Amino acid sequence: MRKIYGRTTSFNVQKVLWLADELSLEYEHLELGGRFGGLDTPEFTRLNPMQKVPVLVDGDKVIWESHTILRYLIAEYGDSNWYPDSVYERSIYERWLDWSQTAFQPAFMAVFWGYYRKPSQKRDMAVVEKQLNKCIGCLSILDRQLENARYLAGNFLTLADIPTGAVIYRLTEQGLEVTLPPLVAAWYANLQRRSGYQKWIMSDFTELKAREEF
Ligand SMILES: N[C@@H](CCC(=O)N[C@@H](CS)C(=O)NCC(=O)O)C(=O)O
Repeated sequence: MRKIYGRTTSFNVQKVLWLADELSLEYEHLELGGRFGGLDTPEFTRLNPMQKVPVLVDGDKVIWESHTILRYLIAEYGDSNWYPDSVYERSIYERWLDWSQTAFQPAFMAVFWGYYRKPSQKRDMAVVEKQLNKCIGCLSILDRQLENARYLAGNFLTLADIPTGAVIYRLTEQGLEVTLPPLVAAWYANLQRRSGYQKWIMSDFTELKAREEF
């Protein structure tokens, strides 16, 4: 039995659920963390000592860290488009996961926690603007990359698009003015046509508004 643990409102959980749907995998989804709690129990701590979601349990295997889960899923269940034999070809999408984890996502998270997850009277808009400018810089990088192909690592969806694509919905839907550069807007429109993206990424996150705890 395959189980994915983590609340739907978690951006890191959403990436895993979206990919699982792209790969047509069957799984049980268990809402955990945030208002559901349950991360500090001995049972969950045995699954993930970090007490964070997402966690994937695949038979007798336990995997945590969202990008590690994404890598595991394509290596185990993806076809050669998702997981090519060539290490170099894999590096073409791998770099976008790492870039997203270390550059795009931290800037986005700083905006999201500084703006959407703060009561308006507690917001420091100078900090939010600074981080938003970093996000806009990241969008320009994505736009230049998309001059080469319809998706970030070629003409079909790869792992490069999952973490980066997951950022765009919240970045543009949290109430701040963000104009997507033209090629990013076209790529985003393509992502929005995918059922897994609609179901998991474009899901309601209003319960997180002004919520300062997880
Ligand atoms: N780097 C980790 C981050 C995991 C993480 O911080 N998860 C958050 C949700 S996005 C969490 O579990 N927060 C506690 C909670 O939701 O109660 C990953 O990518 O999996």
